[in-house]
Amino acid sequence: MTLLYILGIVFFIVVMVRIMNVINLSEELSGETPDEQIARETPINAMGLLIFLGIGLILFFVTIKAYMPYMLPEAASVHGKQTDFLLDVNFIIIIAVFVLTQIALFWFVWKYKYRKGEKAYYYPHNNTIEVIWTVAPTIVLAGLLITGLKSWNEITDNQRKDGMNVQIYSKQFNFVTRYSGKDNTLGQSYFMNISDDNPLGVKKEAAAMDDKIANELHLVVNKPVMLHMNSQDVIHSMYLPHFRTQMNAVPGMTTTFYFVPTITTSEMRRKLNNPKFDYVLLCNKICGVSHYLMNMKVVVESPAEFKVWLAGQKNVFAADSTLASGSATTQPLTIN
Ligand SMILES: [Cu+2]
Repeated sequence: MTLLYILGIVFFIVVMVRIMNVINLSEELSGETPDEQIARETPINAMGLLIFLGIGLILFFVTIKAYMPYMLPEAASVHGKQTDFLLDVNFIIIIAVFVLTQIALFWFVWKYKYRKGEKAYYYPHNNTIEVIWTVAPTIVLAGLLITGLKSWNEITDNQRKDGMNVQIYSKQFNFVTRYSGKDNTLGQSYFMNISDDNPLGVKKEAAAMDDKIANELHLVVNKPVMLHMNSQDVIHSMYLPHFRTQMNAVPGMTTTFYFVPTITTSEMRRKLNNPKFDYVLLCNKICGVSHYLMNMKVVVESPAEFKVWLAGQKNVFAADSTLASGSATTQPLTIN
């Protein structure tokens, strides 16, 4: 089959070359001067370019419309609305500039095409125009950069302490979540503690006694959450597309991301008219052969539903009266 394609392409090229030769020969025989030939062909080429512009622009907008249904639904987090707005502003500016410059480009070709007896006007420089097309993009780009940086600083401000602390632990090739329980403090963990009973290597200390582990990420609607991300082996990336959130999980360190989910799973199902919809956490770094399998179901629910669900999850350690009654430590979670 491949050979047939190659032969087809070779024959096509040969035929095209022969046709070009025939056209050249017939032009020589017609006795037309090169000037006459240019005068005859220029309007055809200019019109061809205008048609090219029209078809190109139509295809451009048809493609946008065709792929719109594959876009993510509305952002289900507070900061997601902000980043979506910035992205929309960027797209509007980019599309407007693209369409206007393409129309100008092809219109100039049409408007100033060759005409017999007309000479091009020599116009090398204009300071006013130079100033306009330097200053205008500078102002627009500076505006985009400043608003983007402002949002970025707000979104990644990790000084906030009001979030529910949840750990997402990643390894080849799945995620495990750990909830900090009543004290909202995750017990520390250390890789040397990893065993079959203790897959996250959590230290047996007071803060860890009420920690629970699960295979789903459950969040409470409108309640801030601070994700603490760790990796056991290679770099993974926690991608929560519906919340417009992504952060790498790097072995040997803890990365964090703070956000507020705003739409429950059931509300989103209603909005999308899809009773099977689920939020999802995906690994977004090619982390090995089974990378494509690395995902986790995410549920956003009411505080009451969350309480019931959490109560049904396993403790990291079986209740230990001596430790549980001790003073809770508030040391930060570290994994080395
Ligand atoms: Cu991964």
